[in-house]
Amino acid sequence: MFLRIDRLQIELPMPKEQDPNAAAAVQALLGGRFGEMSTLMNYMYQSFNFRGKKALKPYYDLIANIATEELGHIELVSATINALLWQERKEVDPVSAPLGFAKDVRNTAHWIAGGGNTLVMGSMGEPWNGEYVFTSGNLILDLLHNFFLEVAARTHKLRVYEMTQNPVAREMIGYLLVRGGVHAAAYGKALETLTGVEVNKMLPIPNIPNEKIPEAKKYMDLGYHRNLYRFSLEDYQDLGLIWRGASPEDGTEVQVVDGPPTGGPVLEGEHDAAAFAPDFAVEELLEIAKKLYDKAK
Ligand SMILES: [Mn+2]
Repeated sequence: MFLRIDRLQIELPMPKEQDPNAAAAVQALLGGRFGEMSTLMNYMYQSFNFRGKKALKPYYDLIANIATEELGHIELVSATINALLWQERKEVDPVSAPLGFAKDVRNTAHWIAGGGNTLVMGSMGEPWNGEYVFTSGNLILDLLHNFFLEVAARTHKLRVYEMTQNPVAREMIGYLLVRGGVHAAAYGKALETLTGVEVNKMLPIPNIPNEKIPEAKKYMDLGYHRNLYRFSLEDYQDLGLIWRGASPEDGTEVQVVDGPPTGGPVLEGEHDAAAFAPDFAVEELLEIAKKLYDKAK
């Protein structure tokens, strides 16, 4: 089961204006084949299906715990897309076509279906698909797949990074490049213990080190590339049997951190009358919420 913390894994800067086409590109990192929905659901279902949880506990702990971190990654990418889409519009005349701009952006569904919000789709509007989940029942095959998945995800992150200079998109991508680097290295180390093959010698793919990307280097300077966070009150204690030794990024000693990163606040979106979010005329909703608080006093 899961507990939830109402914070993002990092502090995101709010952009000054909306950037819908950057939001459409960033959707690849949420609901594309190699987006965070895929890393989340691959590791989640591999952890559900894991046979021999007790005997192979370090490997089970690793996959189950990384799955939990990925829940925070779908949250963070979605927050980034929302930051790029959200616009405050307190009063509008529907006759004046206040959503007229949205007919010319790359993803009209963000407004027609989502009311100006994230949707679980890739950058061309294709829905996220359960066929992106690989759970073979074979531990070595699943770990090999996960290593490949992280490297492909890294490739897509770098391509989206090259598409947009928007600071909120780049902040999120910089952080997730570092976290994805930890996950690729962790699956590589797991494969090394099982097979003796030095898988992590293949890294980085593509051959651009994270320290070349300023927004990723910032998190490396804070040591995030060394940390595997244990996302549980008491469980998944055997991560350190695999997450040990040198980081393939810079040779420094890696470590398990007991608990989640401090993170930053969830983003607050203002009323958008044109998108009827949370309503066209919001006054009644606000009045009802206020009555709930008054009753509780
Ligand atoms: Mn991730």
